[in-house]
Amino acid sequence: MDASEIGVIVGGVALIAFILWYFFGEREKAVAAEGAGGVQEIKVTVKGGYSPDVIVVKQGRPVRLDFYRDETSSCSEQVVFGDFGIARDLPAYQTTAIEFTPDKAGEFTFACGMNMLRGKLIVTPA
Ligand SMILES: [Cu+2]
Repeated sequence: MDASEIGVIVGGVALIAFILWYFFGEREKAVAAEGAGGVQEIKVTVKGGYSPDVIVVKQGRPVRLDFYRDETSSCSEQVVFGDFGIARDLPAYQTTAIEFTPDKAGEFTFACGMNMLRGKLIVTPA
């Protein structure tokens, strides 16, 4: 085995590790901070995805998600929280606040209008 063959094997192993991390690794998780008036607030940047894409909030308390859409890609022009009956347009380069009070605990997916970009809302029981 010469150096180039070893290089191919090392590269292959690194690629497999990256793929495993990409699909199964820990996601960026953020706990909403409770501000004045008891509103759980968090900023989410929309750019080819949601950042953070895992948001943790408490059940039964008002939530305010400030979606800043940092792109014009049509994919992200809408965000949908199907479990809470929310679908909202996100104008480019603007912050759109989505306010609601999660009345149920659990893990809920939110997504773009095409269900391509996805994030997770984790509601911890009151
Ligand atoms: Cu989309």
